Amino acid sequence: FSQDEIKEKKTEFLRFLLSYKFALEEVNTKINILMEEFQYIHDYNPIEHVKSRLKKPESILKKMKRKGCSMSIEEIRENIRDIAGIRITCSYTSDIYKVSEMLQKQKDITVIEVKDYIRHPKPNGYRSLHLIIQIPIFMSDREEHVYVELQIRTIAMDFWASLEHKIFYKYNQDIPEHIKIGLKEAADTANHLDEKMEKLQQEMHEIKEKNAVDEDFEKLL
Ligand code: 0O2
Repeated sequence: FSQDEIKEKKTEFLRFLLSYKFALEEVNTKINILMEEFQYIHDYNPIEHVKSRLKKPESILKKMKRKGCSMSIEEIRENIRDIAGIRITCSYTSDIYKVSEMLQKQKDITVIEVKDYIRHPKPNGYRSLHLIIQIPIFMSDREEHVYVELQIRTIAMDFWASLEHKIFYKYNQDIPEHIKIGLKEAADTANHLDEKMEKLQQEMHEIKEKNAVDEDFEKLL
């Protein structure tokens, strides 16, 4: 390639990445609206925190190489659907499905794929709900439909996944069998914790509802 061609390709690639930055901003705005509105209507916020990231160009190229794809922008667009990634951490497992449904119902969001690693955990114990969505981005001269990967999980799922990721990469993915078994046990413990917290909050909700009915009844007497 000539210097001019390289410069042109670089500009084209940066422009391509920019559309993912805009997509992240769009989806983050949607999530912020849901959080604020849910808090206002239900006096409760199902989302603990949100983190978004753009995949680094080196990681994109590495993944393309691993998949044996060519480096054209069209191929990258179709093969790497997690260039824009958003991780939503919810309070309870039931909140994950509530948040997912609220997002999936939005008219400008097209759901491309749903991977439910909560109902069907990975063999190593990984749990999360993954959605690949597409949203339109309107730019000065064109409209683009950009993929965004959403990972929705509880605090316990996030705790396990973050530390498992560290162990996996720190030890160069070469983990002895007993460590794998230990990680799976830790995932089961995290799952147990989620079930327990869900049950406690459900019971508390029922108590609150019953008290409200009793109060209304007393007012009538
Ligand atoms: P990073 O750095 O988090 O982005 P894909 O590889 O995306 O083409 P795959 O493997 O079918 O296809 O995607 P999947 O199953 O939806 O998982 C993609 C992402 O989920 C990973 O991204 C992780 O973030 C997370 N994930 C999946 N499995 C595990 C797991 O066993 N442990 C942990 N800690 N995270 C997991 P990346 O690209 O691997 O990394």
